[in-house]
Amino acid sequence: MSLIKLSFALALSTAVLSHCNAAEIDKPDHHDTAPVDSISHQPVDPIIRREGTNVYIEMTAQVTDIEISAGVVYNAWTFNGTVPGPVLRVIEGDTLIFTLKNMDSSLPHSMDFHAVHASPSSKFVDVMPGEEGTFTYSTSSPGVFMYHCGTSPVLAHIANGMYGMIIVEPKAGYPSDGQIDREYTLVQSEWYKEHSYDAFMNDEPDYVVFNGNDYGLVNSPLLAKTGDTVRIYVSNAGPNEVSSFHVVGTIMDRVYMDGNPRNIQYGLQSVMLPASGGAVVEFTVTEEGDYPIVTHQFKHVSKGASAVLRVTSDGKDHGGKAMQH
Ligand SMILES: [Cu+2]
Repeated sequence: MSLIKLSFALALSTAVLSHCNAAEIDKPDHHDTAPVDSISHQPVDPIIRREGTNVYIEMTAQVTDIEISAGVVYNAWTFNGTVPGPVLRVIEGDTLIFTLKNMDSSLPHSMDFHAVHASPSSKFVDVMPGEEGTFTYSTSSPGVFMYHCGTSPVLAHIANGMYGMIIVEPKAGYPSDGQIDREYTLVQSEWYKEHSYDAFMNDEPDYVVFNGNDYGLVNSPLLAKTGDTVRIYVSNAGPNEVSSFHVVGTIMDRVYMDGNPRNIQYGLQSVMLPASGGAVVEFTVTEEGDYPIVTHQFKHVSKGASAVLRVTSDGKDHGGKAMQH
């Protein structure tokens, strides 16, 4: 197995920073989260550097247009210009020295890592527009964790796109590491009427998606070879719905709830992920074909929560329309 650790190396400093010192803006209006202007900053790669067990991570908070469905663009609040934000991968026992650069000229943003023990009122605090903040945490528990902006109202910051996955690998690995042939990451989340706090509060989501949009993982299926054992790191960002994560055509041989190797369960058909919940799921694919990956709350599949694992004799995609539910 070739684990790509800390694979986000260097920043392409495409910064189109609008450093206005709008520090006087303390809080967004809870009932109108629309940005003042409709800017869209180019995505900025995170900077991740390791020195021993110290991992230096630099990320941005920025406003960027995201295509959530074919031709449907959402002026999202993001980490680094993607939704979900970059997948972070560290090792149990690492110390994170985390810097958030807030490129947003109008609103404060922040970072809440579910992967750490830390004082929220001192380490998950707002970084003002145009400013940056650095916070240090240690990782003491392995798992698949959500991160998200924790600025009030959190509902608006998550619903507008500010979330992602951080994997804290167990120091001793997972007991099944040696059996894994392929691994993927999936984040489920919802999209509502753009910037509408009222919709976030009261409406059903317009889209429920994996990895930010309703088409990417159908048009470009995940791939595996017949006989492979596949691992998926999955997280449900919400903000409002649970996920009944399910892979059609297989049984999850092993599931580590929240990604902790001590939380192992065997033979699950679906994994219940609360809003913010995560898991490592593993299964072996025995026959060629398209295996839809869904949440078994099928109204959410009809709204986009659909991916496909394509299994072929050689592990390559030979084209063709993917099976969908
Ligand atoms: Cu935010």
